[in-house]
This record gives sequence, C-alpha cells and structure tokens, in this order.
Amino acid sequence: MRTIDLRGKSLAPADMLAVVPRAAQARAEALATAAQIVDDVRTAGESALRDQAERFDHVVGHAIRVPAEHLAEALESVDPEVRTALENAIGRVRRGSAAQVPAAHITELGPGARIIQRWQPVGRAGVYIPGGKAPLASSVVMNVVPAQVAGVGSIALASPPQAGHGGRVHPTILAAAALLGIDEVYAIGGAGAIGALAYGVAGLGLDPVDVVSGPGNNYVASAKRAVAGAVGTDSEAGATEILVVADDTADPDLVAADLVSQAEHDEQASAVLVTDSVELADRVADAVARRASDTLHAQRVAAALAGPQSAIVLVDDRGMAEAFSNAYAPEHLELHIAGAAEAAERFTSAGAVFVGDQTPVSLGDYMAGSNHVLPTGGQARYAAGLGAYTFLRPQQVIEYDHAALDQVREGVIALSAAEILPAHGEAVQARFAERSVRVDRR
Ligand code: HSO
Ligand code: ZN
Repeated sequence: MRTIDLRGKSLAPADMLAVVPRAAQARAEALATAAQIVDDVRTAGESALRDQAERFDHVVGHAIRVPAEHLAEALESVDPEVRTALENAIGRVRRGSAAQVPAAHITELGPGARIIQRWQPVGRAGVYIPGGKAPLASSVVMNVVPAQVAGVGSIALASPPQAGHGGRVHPTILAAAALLGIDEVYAIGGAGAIGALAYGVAGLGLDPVDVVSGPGNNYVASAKRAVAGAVGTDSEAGATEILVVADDTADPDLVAADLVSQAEHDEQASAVLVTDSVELADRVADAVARRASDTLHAQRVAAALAGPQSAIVLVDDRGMAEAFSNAYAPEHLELHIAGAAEAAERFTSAGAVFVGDQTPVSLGDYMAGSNHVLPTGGQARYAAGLGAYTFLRPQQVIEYDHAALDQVREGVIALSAAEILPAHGEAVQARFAERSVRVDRR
C-alpha cells in the first residue's frame, strides 16, 4: 500500500477526495448497456431473460421460477453450522431492523385539528442477490429481513443461475431464502433481474414490485437507475470500501486484518487507513503485506490494495482525520482510537461506523444485527444503508372538524387570493356558506 503524507497541508474536501479516488466505473457505457437489457426484458420478457442467461451466465434451459422442491432440497442439505449461523443472523438483524420502524405520530394543532404521520409498507418488494464473485447468502438476510419487519406482504427474490450448479441459484442462497419463508425465487442475474422485478414478466407469473433493493455490480447499479421512477430503489452499494481511522493506541495487525478483509471482495475495493502516527502507518504497511500474500484471494487483494483507491494517509491530528473521513464518506468506517465511543459522534458521514478494535466490519457483514447493504462511492454523504425504512413510506393523514377549519378559514382565503387561485378559498368558504343557505331554505 502506498503512503500519502498530508501533514502540514490544508486541503479542501474535494482535494482530500482526489488523494484516494475511488476506482473509476465505466458509468456511461454501463448505463447504456443496462438500460438496453432492462428494455429487452420489458418488451420480450422470458425470451430476453433466456438470451441473457445464455450470454452472461452460460446457462440454457433452466427453471427460471425456482420450484419449491429446489428450495426444500437446499434447506435440507445446507451445512448445519451455516444454518445455525444464518438463523442467528436472522434473529439479530430482525431486532436491529425493528428499531427502524417509526411509530405513528399524532400532532394536535388545536381542538379538532390534527395530522397523523404514519409509515406504510410498500405492497411488494423485489430483492436482488448477486452470485458472481461470491454467493452472498448473508445478503439474503440483509435484504429480506428489513422488508419483512417493515410489513411488506409480498417479496420476490432474484439471483443468477449458476452454471456450476446445473443452472440453479446457489444452494446457500436458496437455503437462506427458505429459512426466511421466501417461496417466490427466480434464477435471473444482473441488470435483467432488476428489469424483471421492476416491470414484471407476465409469462413467468412474476408481478411487478414497488421497491427493488440489493447490491450488485456496476450493471446492476445502472439498471436500478434505469428503473428508478417506475419503482423505488435502495441506494447504490458498489465496490466495498473500508476507511480506518487509527492512532498510536491501535493494534496494527487488527487494522491490517480488517483492511484485507474488505479488499477480498473486489479488485476495485477501497482500503484506506488514516492516521496521525507514522509508526503505526509503517507497522500496518508491514502487516498488510504479510496478510495480503497469505490469503485465499491474494491476487484480488493485491490488486485492490495497489489501486489508486487504496492508501495509508498521514494526517496532522484527530481533527484532520475527522475532516478527511467526513469528506470521503466511506461505506464502512472503523475507529481504532482512544475514546472511540465519544469520538464517534463527530464522524458524521459514513454508511456504518464500527467503534473500537473489537468491532470489525466483518462482524457487521454477518452478525452484528446491523445491515451490511450500505451506500458506497461517497453516497453516504446523503444516503442511508438498507433498512426497514427502505420499504416504508411516510404518509400524512389530516383530520379537521368544522370549528377547527373555521379557525384557519381566513388564512386559506387570504393565501388563495394572493396566489390568484380563488376557487381554493371558495372550497373552504363553501363549508360555511352552504350550511347557512341550507338552513335558510328550510
Ligand atoms: N462487506 C460487504 C458485504 C458482505 N461481506 C457480504 C461478506 N458478505 C459489503 O458491505
Ligand atoms: Zn464483506
């Protein structure tokens, strides 16, 4: 990993971002390709999906709607330890997600005048689970559980058909779906899956959904942009990022282990250490080199760590580390610093914050009870990770009685006149004039 020395420099947020630019995604090309794939699915349905499965997944003649017996078989044959771990994760994420469902709130603006803010689940959700580099069974939990906790009544799941598994969805993904009681599963991959969920596929009995969620590659993210507007989508979760802020109290080997753990996902993953300790920086660099050469995905890790998106960044002090981290807005932020719990509140822009050296990102990936589908690419500046709220819509219910309406009658009439929209005011006045007319006639 290269080291970049920012000590003594005063940089604007944009300059800080330029120090470790995220891997460039061929956005324009991916957007055009994904939009075409989505459109093919919309117009040609199942035959487009079969063409795409052959082209991208090298699978022909597979069952696109996964039969119930495939789900049951997968659940029966899943490793018992994996099953137990999935059950544990489901329970913990369920508890974490429950805190994301706000209670209805009533505001009394006066006697007989109230507005209710309530949260309505969408009717139907479609979740996408990638199956390319790694079969992310844990992502089934992270997508489905919040939708269930939100109260979504109908959930469809799509994941690529796997040539290595006879054209079926990966068995661990099927087992996780079965554990969650999901019986509507489709063997569809990539951008085509996003199109199928968003627009439905009549021939398959796949009805359109209201919200599409789930992580995926550049094409999946682009497809979500293409269908946005027709359906709701969650924020984009692209190549994984970890930013560690550490001081001289940190354990260099733990920092290195966590950087390597996320670099394992993707050549484009970003691993960044920000520290004010030169000694720690050197020791982390050594530990990273050791760990990176001695891990299953050594090539992928080496590529991610050697890329311009990864670096050790030397800063003057804690304040500069905060400024850097808040400008970068990482998907995952780890704090290996003295007083981490109190300091955490000043790190405001991150998909998720992992406090202290006993809280690694990989805990959050599986078992913390938090969600691991998080905004990447700096979107944490304005977006949240996946949660129950992804599947909820805040809705206002307004209820006034006659006397309460009378209290604000003049105001409505004055504003409607000012906007030269007199019928607005007349609509209110009608509640009063009409009655007296009726009374008069009687
Ligand atoms: N770190 C990934 C999620 C994941 N890791 C799934 C392992 N399995 C993105 O947050
Ligand atoms: Zn991970």
